[in-house]
Amino acid sequence: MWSSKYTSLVALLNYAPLTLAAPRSAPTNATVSPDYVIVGGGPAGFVLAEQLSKDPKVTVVLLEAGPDTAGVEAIDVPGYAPSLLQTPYTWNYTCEPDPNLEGATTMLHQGRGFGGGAAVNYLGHCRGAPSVFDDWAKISGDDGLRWENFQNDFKATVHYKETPLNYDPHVNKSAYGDGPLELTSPNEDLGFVMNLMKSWANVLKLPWVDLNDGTGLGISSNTNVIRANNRTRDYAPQAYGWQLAGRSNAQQLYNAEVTKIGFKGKRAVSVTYVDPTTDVVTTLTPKEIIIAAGALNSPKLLMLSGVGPADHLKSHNIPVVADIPQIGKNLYDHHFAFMEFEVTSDLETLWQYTQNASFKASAEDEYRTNSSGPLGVPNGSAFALSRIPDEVFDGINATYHTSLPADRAHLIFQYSSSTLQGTTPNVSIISPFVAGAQPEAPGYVELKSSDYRDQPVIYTNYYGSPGDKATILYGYKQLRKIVSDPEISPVLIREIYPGTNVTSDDDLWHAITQGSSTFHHPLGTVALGTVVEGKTWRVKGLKGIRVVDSSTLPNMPTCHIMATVYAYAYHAAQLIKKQDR
Ligand SMILES: Cc1cc2nc3c(=O)[nH]c(=O)nc-3n(C[C@H](O)[C@H](O)[C@H](O)COP(=O)(O)OP(=O)(O)OC[C@H]3O[C@@H](n4cnc5c(N)ncnc54)[C@H](O)[C@@H]3O)c2cc1C
Ligand SMILES: *[C@@H]1O[C@H](CO)[C@@H](O)[C@H](O)[C@H]1NC(C)=O
Ligand SMILES: *[C@@H]1O[C@H](CO)[C@@H](O)[C@H](O)[C@H]1NC(C)=O
Ligand SMILES: *[C@@H]1O[C@H](CO)[C@@H](O)[C@H](O)[C@H]1NC(C)=O
Ligand SMILES: *[C@@H]1O[C@H](CO)[C@@H](O)[C@H](O)[C@H]1NC(C)=O
Ligand SMILES: *[C@@H]1O[C@H](CO)[C@@H](O)[C@H](O)[C@H]1NC(C)=O
Ligand SMILES: *[C@@H]1O[C@H](CO)[C@@H](O)[C@H](O)[C@H]1NC(C)=O
Ligand SMILES: *[C@@H]1O[C@H](CO)[C@@H](O)[C@H](O)[C@H]1NC(C)=O
Ligand SMILES: *[C@@H]1O[C@H](CO)[C@@H](O)[C@H](O)[C@H]1NC(C)=O
Ligand SMILES: *[C@@H]1O[C@H](CO)[C@@H](O)[C@H](O)[C@H]1NC(C)=O
Ligand SMILES: CC(=O)N[C@H]1CO[C@H](CO)[C@@H](O)[C@@H]1O
Repeated sequence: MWSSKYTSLVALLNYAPLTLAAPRSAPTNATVSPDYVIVGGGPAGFVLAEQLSKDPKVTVVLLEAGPDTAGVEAIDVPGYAPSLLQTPYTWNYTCEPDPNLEGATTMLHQGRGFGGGAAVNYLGHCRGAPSVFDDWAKISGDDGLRWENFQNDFKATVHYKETPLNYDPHVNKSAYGDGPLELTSPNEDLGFVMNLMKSWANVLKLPWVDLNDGTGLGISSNTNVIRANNRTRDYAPQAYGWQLAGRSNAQQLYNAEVTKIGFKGKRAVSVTYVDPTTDVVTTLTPKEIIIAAGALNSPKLLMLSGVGPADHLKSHNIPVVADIPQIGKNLYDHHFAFMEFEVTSDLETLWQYTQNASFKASAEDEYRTNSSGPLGVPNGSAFALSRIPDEVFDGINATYHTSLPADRAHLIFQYSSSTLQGTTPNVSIISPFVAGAQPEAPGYVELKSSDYRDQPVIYTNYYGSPGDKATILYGYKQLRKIVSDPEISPVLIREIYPGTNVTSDDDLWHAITQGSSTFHHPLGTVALGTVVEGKTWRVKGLKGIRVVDSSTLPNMPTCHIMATVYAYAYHAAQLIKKQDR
């Protein structure tokens, strides 16, 4: 979830990448006509490739545009997560100026390289409100997506490993299974995290629960995708890639950016990719193509290939294969508004790493020597999911929000132990923030041109309905109540952003528009039930092409979405395995 519009953090946290032999290959010598080509090596792509190639008669080629990520220390070490934006492991997308943000632009990064977003994200595993998945079952006619059933797919992707703790993490063991991804809890004294959780409990009136067991509202210290033995990030190529490496019927290729899907009539017949490091172009002719390139790049690739809104494609001189106006629409994300506070210098924040050489050295020493200490924990990953009372929406057309099922959170509260603003005084800072958990107003994504090298054009429409605005404004006001709680006030020195003189709704609104950023949770642009058919994930009206990833999630889970992507891809693979190619 770590997020900043600004890149200064990258320079602040310097790290030395280790150089290890890559166990996977650059894009030469791919099987020309495999059963499946899977486009995109994020969580969805890796789970699909692993599950489908379990049958040794089924040949699978996984193509990833970005680099191999094995042995990159900044990826492996949880505490370095903040340094991963705007690196070779991200697509550095800048959204269009958003009128709802008084014209502010948002940097909406996506992961690029083996692991996709799971290689660069903040390692949180959350499922949230079950009723979201019950809705998906209705939308798709796929009963397997009902929480009662779908929770088994969550379990099939993860296991929980205990680690010595000096607090009770409130983990419900029955929510976890024996899947390859390892989950564990923060293993340090929670320190300030505990104070923050108590202040949430006091102000938001919420219990500490496990938000993965079907509980929708509450507080969590977080369950992370971290291997307990050495406190390293566990992510798709680690958890699912080694199985592929041992199979002669499977290939995982990096530096393979797919530029076009070729069609014969309505059937997808070829995949063309380029190695961005050599410009070598290769075309494969699989029996079937599964796109898993993420919520911004999956619709982009479809449109580049002639599948999308006909008028839009024609405006870029792209021959239309299928006119599907909904492709690129229905873009949702979790967008948050932050405040910034100076805290006492002894509080362990990012500032300690960047300004206190002895702190940094001892943290690194402890991590290298004992695999413990602050670098083994993503600081700031505790969060709260809360509901807004109906009366807050009085006088506003917010039927969408007030009629959400009772297990759905309206707000996600979290914080960053660093600045999220551009200009920063040289002091220790925490930035509490809040996002709408169930945004109502969608944005959309289009092509800039027919050139695959151009980034997609992203219209975010954040806080885009009266109910969405009321939601974030209410949440923003709660932030000040939270930091005024006696659990936190002793370490607070002053409010840096927006400043205590900012009190009227109009001024607060201006502060929100200029002080917002994204969790990087885009989804919905190739929606299940609308663009892809339930139970098969086939693009409606076409043959030989399916899309299974965050782009096909029809709407927002109530918390961080990676856990859902893994489970959803696993679920899809079980059904696709049984279907004709
Ligand atoms: C900075 C950041 C922080 C996040 N924080 C969290 C968090 O803390 N918790 C959480 O639950 N979720 C978090 N998320 C969201 C989560 O990581 C994503 O939702 C998830 O990774 C989506 O999985 P996916 O497989 O659908 O797509 P992606 O992970 O985006 O993977 C798609 C892959 O396809 C590749 N690709 C794209 N185009 C092409 C092409 N043309 N040819 C070949 N390959 C291509 C990409 O390079 C990428 O590797 C975060 C995401 C980001 C970016
Ligand atoms: C690709 O195939 C060629 C010819 O068969 C071989 O010489 C080369 O080593 C192979 N490259 C890789 C990376 O396997
Ligand atoms: C993102 O930015 C980083 C740092 O400037 C750069 O190294 C990387 O190549 C960029 N990613 C892409 C896909 O252009
Ligand atoms: C634990 O999780 C299971 C689902 O895995 C759920 O049915 C049960 O109610 C949960 N127990 C508690 C005490 O919340
Ligand atoms: C951490 O441990 C896992 C086994 O649990 C191992 O596969 C991985 O290589 C280790 N990572 C590092 C960086 O030591
Ligand atoms: C710097 O870190 C050390 C611990 O490594 C600590 O003892 C010291 O108080 C810190 N200095 C400041 C100014 O916070
Ligand atoms: C590693 O752990 C041991 C045993 O707890 C401790 O004595 C030692 O100081 C630790 N080393 C570092 C560098 O933290
Ligand atoms: C309220 O908003 C909904 C969309 O959420 C819209 O369909 C409805 O027409 C609106 N009602 C009024 C009275 O404006
Ligand atoms: C920031 O403050 C710390 C301690 O107060 C000091 O050690 C450091 O040099 C300062 N950094 C800069 C860039 O001024
Ligand atoms: C608050 O004070 C700051 C600093 O003096 C000033 O720049 C800002 O305009 C003020 N904002 C409001 C809403 O008064
Ligand atoms: C600001 C903050 O949350 N700091 C915490 C970071 O995590 C360590 C534990 O590893 C706590 O001790 C700090 O209080």
